[in-house]
Amino acid sequence: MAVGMDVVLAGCTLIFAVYSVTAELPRKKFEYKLSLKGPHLIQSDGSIPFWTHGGNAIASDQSIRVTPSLRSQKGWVWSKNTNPHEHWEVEATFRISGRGRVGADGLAIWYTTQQGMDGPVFGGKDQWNGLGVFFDSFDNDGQHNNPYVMVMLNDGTKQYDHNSDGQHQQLGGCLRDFRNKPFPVKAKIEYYKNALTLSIHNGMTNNKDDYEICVRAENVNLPRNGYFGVSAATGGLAGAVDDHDLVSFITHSLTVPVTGVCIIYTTFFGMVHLFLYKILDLL
Ligand SMILES: [Ca+2]
Ligand SMILES: [Ca+2]
Repeated sequence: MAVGMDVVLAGCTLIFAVYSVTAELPRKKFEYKLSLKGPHLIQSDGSIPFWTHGGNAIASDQSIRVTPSLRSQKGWVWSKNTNPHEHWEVEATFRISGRGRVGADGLAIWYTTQQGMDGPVFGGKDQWNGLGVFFDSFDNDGQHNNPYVMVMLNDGTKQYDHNSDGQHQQLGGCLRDFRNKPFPVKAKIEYYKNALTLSIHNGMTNNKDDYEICVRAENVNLPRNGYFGVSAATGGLAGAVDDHDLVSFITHSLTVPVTGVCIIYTTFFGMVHLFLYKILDLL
């Protein structure tokens, strides 16, 4: 029987090795309670199933206007449920458009321990605990490096520095012009085995696979059971205001493939193995 067990173990190792070579892709499951999308985004009373929105945000069947292109607007939409999954991926699809050459202020995607409604960071609360991904349209520090996309982690103690566009606070970022694109812009955030990857689709084509990696970081520890949110804000300059329209927010939980099956498999055969040894002992 020891040989049998060895075969199972070797088989598992082989399966695992084959999967490792063919890129260890996680299995994805759509999480409808943490997602929103058209064409029937709202219910008859104007509310969004499983989400809460507020400030200047206006929800319709097709999209959520998180802010209209007027001065000093703030809006947000937050999941009502927390995310219990250890590994996950979200894809936000949105349009940021305005008549000015320069826009303001920007849009943020959040994953935080609390719903950060109504705050100074692109419509979200400062000193958040978790992840903020910012689409910063306005060049506050005059470094000619906006529009800019950045990731900032916070443990609830740091205040976002608008004056420097958070330059020294970012985990990483990339220069991307995300305003006034022919197709919606998409941001995909994957958090898998403590690696955080932010990919951006720049809205120049309608090919859903046209993503480019903007930030990838290992050893990132995000809190469990956080809320997802999207917020936006405009500024005080009449000539630099944008519509921030969220088209969809899609969440998938991710699970590690094969290894789990192998553990069950080897545990099962291990028990059979042990059981037969016991019988042999009795004989
Ligand atoms: Ca800025
Ligand atoms: Ca700047």
